[in-house]
Amino acid sequence: MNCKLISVPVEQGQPVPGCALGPEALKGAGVAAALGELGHDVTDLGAVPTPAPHPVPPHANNLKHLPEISAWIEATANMAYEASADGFPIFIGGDHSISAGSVSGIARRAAEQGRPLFVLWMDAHSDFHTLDTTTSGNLHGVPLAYLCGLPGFEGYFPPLVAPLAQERVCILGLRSVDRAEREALASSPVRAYDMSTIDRKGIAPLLEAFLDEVRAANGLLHVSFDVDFLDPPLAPGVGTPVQGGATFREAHLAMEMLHESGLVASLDVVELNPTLDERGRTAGLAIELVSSLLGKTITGKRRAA
Ligand code: 5AB
Ligand code: MN
Ligand code: MN
Ligand code: MN
Repeated sequence: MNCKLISVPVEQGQPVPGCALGPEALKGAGVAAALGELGHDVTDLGAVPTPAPHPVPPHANNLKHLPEISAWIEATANMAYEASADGFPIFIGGDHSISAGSVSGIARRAAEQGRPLFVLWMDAHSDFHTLDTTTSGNLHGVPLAYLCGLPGFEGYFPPLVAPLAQERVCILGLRSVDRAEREALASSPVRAYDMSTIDRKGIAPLLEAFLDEVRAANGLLHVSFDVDFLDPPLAPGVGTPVQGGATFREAHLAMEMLHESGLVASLDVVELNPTLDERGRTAGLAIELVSSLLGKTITGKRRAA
């Protein structure tokens, strides 16, 4: 596999400084070497160049850094579209607003190829606010709603070439969903699995059922991995930690299953904030998990079927 590393050093989608240092932290902690050891070719495509802010009209809601984020989304989408012509793009954030760009570029490519795109959103949060419903104004809380074609983004975020089919989206790891998001999810076919469901059913059967659907549809799968999916004691280096997240083993198992499926075509790793990290453990764990998704196993052999 040719892994293409793409840095997207954006932090204006959320309020805590330091998130823009995520790409350098992940690279400094050895993500390229870890993937190289697994036998992959690794190409570092560098960073999406900082775009000029978009001249968007004023918005009635108090949205933070809307012109900048709108521009980053467009620039990232263009890079994602180009990079997804071949190889396995890995978008390293940066806050989760970057996925509005990475996934829209990937979706455009998938649509051209006539392949249905599925998205697995691993996150404590649903990121399902529209520009009108967000109460924080932090735009890392809106990317999934935008990608799914919810109303209210027109004229503010770049036009979507290929909105996601909501029945092809699965959110895993939820434990912080705002009221407006809950209402929007209730009337949406997006699959939204919270931690309680993971506790009761187990992460493996939930994920397996989704992967079966991707396979049956001959689909491509994009994984958007928000590091706050993980339980905060494991991964303190995030701006919006929420207690009760995925365990070390749940996260590894999910990544191992994703690898074995052979269905994953692209990946985001977002929301890592090295200034909040404790001796690099969050970056280290993120690299381990990306490695599992790209074929690392404990014994070096595939799990017997
Ligand atoms: B993240 C919150 N729902 O809208 C909001 O980290 C949090 O990309 C958003 O998942 C968290 O501000 C966004 C309270
Ligand atoms: Mn532009
Ligand atoms: Mn998120
Ligand atoms: Mn989150």
